[in-house]
Amino acid sequence: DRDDGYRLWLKYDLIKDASQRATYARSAQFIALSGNTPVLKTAAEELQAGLQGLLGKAVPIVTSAGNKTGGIILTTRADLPTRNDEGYQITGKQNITVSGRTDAGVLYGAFALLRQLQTGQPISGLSLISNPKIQLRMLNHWDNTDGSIERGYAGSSLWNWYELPERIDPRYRDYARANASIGINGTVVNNVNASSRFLTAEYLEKVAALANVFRPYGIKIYLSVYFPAPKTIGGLKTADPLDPEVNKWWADKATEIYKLIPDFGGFLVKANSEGQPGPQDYNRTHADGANMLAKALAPHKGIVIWRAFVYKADGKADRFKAAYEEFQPLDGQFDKNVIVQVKNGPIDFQPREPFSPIFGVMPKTPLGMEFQLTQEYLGFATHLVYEAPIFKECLDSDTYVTGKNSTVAKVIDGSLHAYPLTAIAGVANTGSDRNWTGHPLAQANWYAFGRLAWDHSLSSEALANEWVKMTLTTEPASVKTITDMLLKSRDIYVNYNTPMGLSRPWTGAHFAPEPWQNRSSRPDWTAIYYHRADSLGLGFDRTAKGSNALAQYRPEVQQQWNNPETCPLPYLLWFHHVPWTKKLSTGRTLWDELCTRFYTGADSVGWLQKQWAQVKKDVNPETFDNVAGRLATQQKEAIWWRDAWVLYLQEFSRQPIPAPFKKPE
Ligand code: GCW
Repeated sequence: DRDDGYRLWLKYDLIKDASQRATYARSAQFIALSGNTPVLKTAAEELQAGLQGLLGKAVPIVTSAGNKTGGIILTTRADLPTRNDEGYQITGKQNITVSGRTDAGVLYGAFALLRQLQTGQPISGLSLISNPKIQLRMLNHWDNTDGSIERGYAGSSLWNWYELPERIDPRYRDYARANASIGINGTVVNNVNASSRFLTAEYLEKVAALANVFRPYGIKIYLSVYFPAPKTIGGLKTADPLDPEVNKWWADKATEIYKLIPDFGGFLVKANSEGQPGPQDYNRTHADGANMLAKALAPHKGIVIWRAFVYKADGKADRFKAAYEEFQPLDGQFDKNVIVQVKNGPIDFQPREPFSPIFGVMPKTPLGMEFQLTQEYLGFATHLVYEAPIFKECLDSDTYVTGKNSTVAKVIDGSLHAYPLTAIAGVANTGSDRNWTGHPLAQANWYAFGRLAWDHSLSSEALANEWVKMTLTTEPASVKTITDMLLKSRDIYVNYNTPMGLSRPWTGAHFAPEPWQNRSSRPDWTAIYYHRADSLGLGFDRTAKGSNALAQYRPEVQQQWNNPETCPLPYLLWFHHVPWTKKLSTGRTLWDELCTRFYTGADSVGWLQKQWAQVKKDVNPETFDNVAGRLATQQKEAIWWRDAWVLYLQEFSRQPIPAPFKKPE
């Protein structure tokens, strides 16, 4: 089946075990749906299609259960004891009732019920309630008008701007189904390095056409905006956020948008960041810029998501500190419908980063999380890296801002500071490739992101396990093998790529090893800026003797990291410049430990290949070959990484490569 990859985790293949099937079928003889709103219809139709596939039998949709039993009732109930509007409840024995306070709740409940069947769980006798912990669960697409995707590795954009609004690619609907199935309720369709064309009448019509497709799936559309748009497409002389004409231009633009898209979500903004213009060009603050847009959107209930990804082209400064320095002083100055969106780490989606020190220090400003699903720094669509452990590591980090157990998750779900708005975004890894994500196993990153956005307490393992069962195979031995591969993949990558707190050994494309690179268009875009290798040692000193970035964290956090003797090895070189011959807690010197990690990391890709070979009989042949080919490439490239780092660093360390490892040719 060449469409194996296209169908993602919504395969709904016939359940092999006939008695299992019969058990499910007894509880799924009909679907009763009283309402007929678009979202409820979606729920019923998806459930019907799913049951048809999984059980191999047609299940009718009826308007009422009457006195029949053995069916599924979909219903909204305003008094439901869910915690919020999108939560759902599944209960019942004689009939299974899936309810929500709103249509969206019912939709999520329907997908949850399907998931029970897809993963071999009971559907009858359930009594469960589930609520999303975060309100806005979004994908951010870095897609351009010309169909290219910034940092996209799975083909070109899903949106065929030229064909829109007239031709609606059926794929838009499948995109919406996939997102709704994991609880995603918003999507920003264009790049944060935004073209102002998206705000023209011509493009707004195209965007509205997409919004129409997404609406029945409970998904709102958002746009990234180019801050100087009043100049570039509005004909004004300035884009100064305090200029009345500029304000009016944005207010009128908002009105125009809402006429076309009444439930438009709002704007995402990258400003005064990496050369993008912004309010600072007019000596105004981020708050001035965000509030101007917030005022334009407020009458329509739209929101502004303002990114905190800022740093200056300064080779002397520590980029790690920049976002905190620019944003923390603005706490309390943002309008009510503004969310500040922060990347998980202080630098930029590195394979392993400490959590961003902003989390926790802006109690009066809702902070949203930005994770990156697309593998910009994780080997593109070739290397296997299951990202749930990256997300969990950040969410579970303790900021200590209001004492122990002030986790990042509690900051962004609003529970720590009672934020009125909460948000989490994943920079999408989707594209026009038939299987959506290029690497078939990278679908797991999209899936896990959505599920964690809904409930950040789910474990990486549980999510890997359910994704594998829904997507690849339900054979227990193979489920276990693939889950294990996924769970180990991130550490394997880190070991050969950026062990012990190394970061950003790239310039340009962010793919091939370039740790030697000390020339670039910006002094802070060299590799040497980040790793600081010299004849004495390696790593970026962020203690009081160095940049003192550690001072941005609470004392309890500083204490974990500021002593090189006790700093956990995964973070060591993030915070310390460590001598090559320094003995570490493993009993090895820094140099020997680095070599050990580079070599074992590269070797472990061989282990991944062996594991994958074992699941061949249980996995779709095309998917099997696709992954096997990518793993072979990954093996070759992991050796490049190992050798590039080892040979380069050896020029500084002047130490032999420890036995049993062999010097590269
Ligand atoms: O990681 C960097 C990327 C840029 C990206 C930027 C950002 C969209 O290399 O391609 O631009 O982050 O997040 O704004």
